[in-house]
Amino acid sequence: MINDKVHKLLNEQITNELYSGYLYQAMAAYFEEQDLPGFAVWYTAQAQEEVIHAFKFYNHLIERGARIELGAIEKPPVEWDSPLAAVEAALEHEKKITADINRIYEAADETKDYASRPILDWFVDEQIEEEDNATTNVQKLRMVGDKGNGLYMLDKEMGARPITSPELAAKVPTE
Ligand code: OFO
Repeated sequence: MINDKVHKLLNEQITNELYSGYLYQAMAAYFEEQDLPGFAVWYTAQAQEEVIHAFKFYNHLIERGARIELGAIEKPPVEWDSPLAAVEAALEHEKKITADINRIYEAADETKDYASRPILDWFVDEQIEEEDNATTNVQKLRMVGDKGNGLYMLDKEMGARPITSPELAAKVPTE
């Protein structure tokens, strides 16, 4: 039987992960407006990954016979001051998600909810990668600046990230 506190936090994390997807899709749309289609591809792929994260928690609760309670998803921003400001905001967001996962981990430990451990361990590892990727994007964009050939090449590189759904991929312009 799942502990109430952990149950509530896991339910909230479904919504948090869906918000991550919403935020990154909003960033993808912003990058399209900025004529950075490669960045738009990268953040669309990231948005899809976040939906998968939400479903990992969803499926975990279903498997444990625990009720799903989806929360309201906040409206993400429409624009940022610059592409660099957007990728910096993505990094800050990932740090917040790491803190969320750590909070659930602590609650699971406190309440001896050992059945939550494997999925939380997976997310602890995943957050190392998420923060690393977000940091790399910030560093690369700082390095190339906001104009010129460097930015063009970086945008091409970002656009090489595969998109999970071929249907969506067909709709995301890469040129
Ligand atoms: Fe779900 O890892 Fe990013 O937010």
